[in-house]
This record gives sequence, C-alpha cells and structure tokens, in this order.
Amino acid sequence: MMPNYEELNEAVIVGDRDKVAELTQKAIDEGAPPREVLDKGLVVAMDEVGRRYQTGEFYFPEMLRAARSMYSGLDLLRPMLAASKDEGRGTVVLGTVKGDLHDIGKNILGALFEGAGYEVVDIGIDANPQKFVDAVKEHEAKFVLMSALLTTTMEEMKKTILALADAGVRESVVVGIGGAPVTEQFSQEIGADFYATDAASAVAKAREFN
Ligand code: B12
Repeated sequence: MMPNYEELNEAVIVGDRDKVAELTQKAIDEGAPPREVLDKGLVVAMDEVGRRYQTGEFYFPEMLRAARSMYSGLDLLRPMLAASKDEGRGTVVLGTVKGDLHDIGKNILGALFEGAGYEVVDIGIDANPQKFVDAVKEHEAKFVLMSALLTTTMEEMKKTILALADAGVRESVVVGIGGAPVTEQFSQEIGADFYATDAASAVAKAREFN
C-alpha cells in the first residue's frame, strides 16, 4: 500500500518539522522506496510552496519554515539514497553558484551521485567561480555540477565556465547545470555539457560521459 503522501505534503507546506520526520520515517518503515518518498512526499510539496510564494499566499518566513521542515525528512532519506554504492566513477565537484543560497536540490543531487558511485566534493552555497576552479584542480575532478535557483544567479554559471577555461581545465571536465530557472537552451548558450531537470536524470546524463 502506498503511504499517505498528502499528509506528508501538507506537513512540509505548513513547516511542521516533527510531523515531517515522523511521516517520512513511517513511509520508510512501511517499505516505500526512498526515491518515491523524496519525490512524492517532499519535492512535490516544495513545488507547492514555491507556487504559494509566487502568488503571494506565502511570504519569506513561511517559505523558509517549509524548507527547514523538508530537511527533517531529507536527512532521514539521504543515507538511504546514497547507500547503493557502485565503485569509482570519478570525482564530482558540486555547488550552488555565487549569490545563491538554495541548497535543497544540490544536496539531493549529491546524495544520488554518491549512491551512483561518484566521489562528491560539495563546495556548498554561494560558491564563486574561483572556488569551483580550485576544487576541480585540487580533486582532479571529472565533473562540475552547478545549481542555481534564481534568474539573477544563472549568469554565474557562464562566468564559472569561463573561469574554468581561463584556468585551462575546461576541456578536462564535464559541466552539468540545473535548478528551476535553467533550461536546455540556456545550457547550450553558455556551453555547458548537459542539463537535467531532476537529480535522477542528472545521474543518467552524467553516465553517458563515463
Ligand atoms: C525553499 C526555497 C527557498 C529557501 C531556500 C532554503 C534552502 N536551504 O535551500 C529560502 C527561504 C532561503 C529561499 C530564499 C529565497 N528565494 Co527561494 N525558493 C524556495 C523554493 C520554494 C523551493 C526550492 C527547492 O528547494 N525546491 C526543491 C528542490 C528539490 O528542487 P530544485 O532546487 O529545483 O532541484 C531539483 C532540480 O532543479 C535539479 N537540480 C537542481 N540543481 C541542479 C544542478 C544540476 C547540475 C542538475 C543537473 C540538476 C539540478 O535537481 C534537483 C533535485 O531533483 C523555490 C520555488 C521552486 N519551485 O523552485 C523558491 C524560489 C527559487 N525562490 C525564489 C526567491 C525569489 C527567493 C529569494 C530572492 C526571496 C527573497 N525575497 O529574499 C531568496 C533568495 C536567497 C538567495 N540569495 O538565494 C524564487 C526565484 C524566482 C526567480 N525566478 O529568480 C522561487 C522560484 C520562488 C517563486 N516562485 O517566486 N528560497
């Protein structure tokens, strides 16, 4: 039987941390696949939060409270998402670009890449182009994954790609980009190697390169 995701969605939307943790754990205990709990229980709810913020039904504090409550579920799922280790597919440098503090999508991406056998170096949020370049050099990374959730910070992706080129490492890495405002067209315009709408397809796209 499928868990009652509507109740979990509602708990995320109203930002009830304890309830989110409780219902996430319940779904896990009932044997629901972690990816399903993530997508149907948590991610769907954040989309609704975004919609409400856009229409003015929610203000910033409500959006923040919802995000925090989502983490109480995500923290339970993360180890399970990352559990099915394959071996040695190379190192991924992952970060949210400069000026951007959104990290939920980035962290989901990190968990799935870890689970798919990549070594993940997470350089965090608000990461400027030089930070990406330094991490690529230090870890001899094969992939650079950039996340941006704001139309105003998307341009940082282009700057980062240029910085990688200036540092002479652009040709040695595969650059993937994503986040709500990013599109396939934008990806091509700035010369990224791939774009994906969600973390699972990001892993599938990355696999095409190794
Ligand atoms: C939660 C949230 C916040 C939280 C963030 C908390 C946190 N720790 O991350 C808080 C409250 C802090 C916040 C702040 C702001 N936010 Co906000 N936020 C959101 C919200 C509701 C959800 C984002 C989210 O976590 N989604 C869930 C995750 C799982 O999805 P995701 O991030 O898209 O990631 C998935 C894919 O996109 C993809 N992906 C993501 N990254 C990458 C990278 C690669 C390489 C690939 C391949 C794929 C990929 O895979 C992920 C997993 O499947 C969105 C609305 C929305 N629908 O996006 C608004 C939204 C992004 N925020 C918005 C705004 C305006 C802001 C603020 C400017 C508000 C303000 N007035 O201060 C600030 C900016 C702060 C800053 N400098 O970054 C706007 C952006 C509008 C725009 N077009 O620019 C949105 C769209 C809301 C809206 N509808 O208006 N926000």
